[in-house]
Amino acid sequence: TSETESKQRGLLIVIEGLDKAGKSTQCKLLTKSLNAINIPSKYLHFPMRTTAVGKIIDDYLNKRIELHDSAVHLLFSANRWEYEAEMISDMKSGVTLVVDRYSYSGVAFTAAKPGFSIDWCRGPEIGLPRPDLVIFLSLSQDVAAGRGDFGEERYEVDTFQKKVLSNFKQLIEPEWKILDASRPIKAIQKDIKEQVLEVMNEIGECVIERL
Ligand code: DGP
Ligand code: NA
Ligand code: NA
Repeated sequence: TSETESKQRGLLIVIEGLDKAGKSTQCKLLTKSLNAINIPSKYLHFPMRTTAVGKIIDDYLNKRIELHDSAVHLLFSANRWEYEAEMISDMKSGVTLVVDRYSYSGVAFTAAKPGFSIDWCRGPEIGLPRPDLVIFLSLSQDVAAGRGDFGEERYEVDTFQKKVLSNFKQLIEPEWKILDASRPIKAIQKDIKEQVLEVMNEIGECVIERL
């Protein structure tokens, strides 16, 4: 009966894609529109630069410090792990998380560096909550580059982004939703919302799976 049914848990929705694919814009629009229809939602963005680990990552990305690539990889992962308990508790209390970048960025970016395999990069991500939906905003690096100059941050380099994109393509799983990110913002948002509502209808039980 409806009395014994537990409250539906929040979903973990991840949006991935290249820099300039429009991830942040789409995540923020989605969070707003879910909240507007009384689906409690929270926007998250990894790397989360405000935590202790996130501050080191920010220093690294802004080239204020140098670190071993392996150490950086583990810090990005630690930055997700330090938020794990809160993600689980939010989802259990019915809050849907809309996450701008996740473990897939972690793997795609480090594996674009010489000497790092996709398998090794996945290691520290194992055990993090598994997304209920991964949306990949697909854009060629040439179109992405046409959206304006990169900033000064590490990784904001054309050749590196091309390697990242080819890594992302290796990570895509059959259940991911691939959306053409070259279209207008509204059209992309409409597709995203449709996918989210579809998955929301399918999630019946409270089990949170793991990577
Ligand atoms: P953002 O704040 O989303 O623009 O991300 C900052 C940069 O860090 C961007 O170039 C993507 C990269 N990045 C995001 N997550 C990870 C990660 O887990 N590992 C590595 N190596 N790079 C990441
Ligand atoms: Na960036
Ligand atoms: Na971004």
